[in-house]
Amino acid sequence: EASAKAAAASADNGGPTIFDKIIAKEIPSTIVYEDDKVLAFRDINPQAPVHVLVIPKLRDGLTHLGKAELRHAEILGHLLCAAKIVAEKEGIVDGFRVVINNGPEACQSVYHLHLHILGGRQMKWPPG
Ligand code: DGP
Repeated sequence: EASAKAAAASADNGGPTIFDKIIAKEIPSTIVYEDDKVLAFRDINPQAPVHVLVIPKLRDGLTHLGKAELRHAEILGHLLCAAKIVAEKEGIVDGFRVVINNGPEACQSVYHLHLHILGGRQMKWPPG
C-alpha cells in the first residue's frame, strides 16, 4: 500500500519538475558541464564519489526514456556524448556507469529525462 502510494506520487504527470528551476538557475546547482543543449550538475544525494546528472535543457516530451521517439535521436546521442565529457572532466573515464531510471519500478523520482554518471569507486553488478 505504502509502496503503491509512493509509486503513484512519483509517476509521470507531465508537469514541471525541479530540473526546470535548475536549468533556469532559479535554484543553485554545481554545474560540471554545460552547452546549448544539455546541462550536467552534481546530484544532491550522491551515490558515489562522482555522481553527476546530465539532462536536456529542453525536455520536449522526454519525461522518461519510455517517451523516446526517433525525433529525439539527436538529443539522446548528445546526452551520451556529454556523459563522456563529464567522465573525462571528472577523471573517471577508465570506469564509470551511466544509469537511466525509467518509471516507478526503476525508482525514477524526477520526470525530466536524466542520465546518472557514477564513478570514483568500484561498482557492483548486478545493481540494486
Ligand atoms: P531519479 O531517481 O533517477 O529520478 O533521480 C533523480 C535524482 O535527482 C536523484 O538522484 C536526486 C536528484 N535531485 C533531486 N532534486 C535535486 C536538486 O534539487 N538538486 C540536485 N542537484 N539534484 C537533485
